[in-house]
Amino acid sequence: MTSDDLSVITFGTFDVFHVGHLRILERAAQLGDRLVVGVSSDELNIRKKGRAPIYPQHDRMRIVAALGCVDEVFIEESLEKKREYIFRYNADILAMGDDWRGRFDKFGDICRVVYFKRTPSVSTTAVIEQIRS
Ligand code: C2G
Repeated sequence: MTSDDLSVITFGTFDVFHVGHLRILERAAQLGDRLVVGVSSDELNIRKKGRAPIYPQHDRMRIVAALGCVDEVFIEESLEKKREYIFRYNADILAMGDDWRGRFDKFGDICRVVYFKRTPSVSTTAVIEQIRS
């Protein structure tokens, strides 16, 4: 890692990992030289989505960390700590899916903010519903 390498940061639950998750991580990695991923904690998901993820945080972290395009993972404890995480990981770019469009523009003062088009017709919720039906 040299000082002019570009660091990219992204965040997600990555529960019941699917191709939509893979594509956003691959595209985020292509923006820079290093990709750091904040995997949201089980507790944050209970607060955020009202239910615990199917896969516990330890397993979701291991799956994301094992991907070739990912250099580092950490636990995202709060949605309010993004500015702190951007500084902590020296991120030059914050990349997210466009379901978050506009929500992170406020970090444009400390890094570049990029929104990628979500992968259509695949979601963790739909997978869970399909399995349940
Ligand atoms: N995603 C995608 N295409 C899909 C599903 C998800 O591109 N079909 C992207 C989302 O836009 C997000 C990432 O994959 O950028 C992770 O999605 P989730 O696991 O659903 O995470 P989310 O609830 O968006 O959590 O601090 C932000 C949160 O941690 C984000």
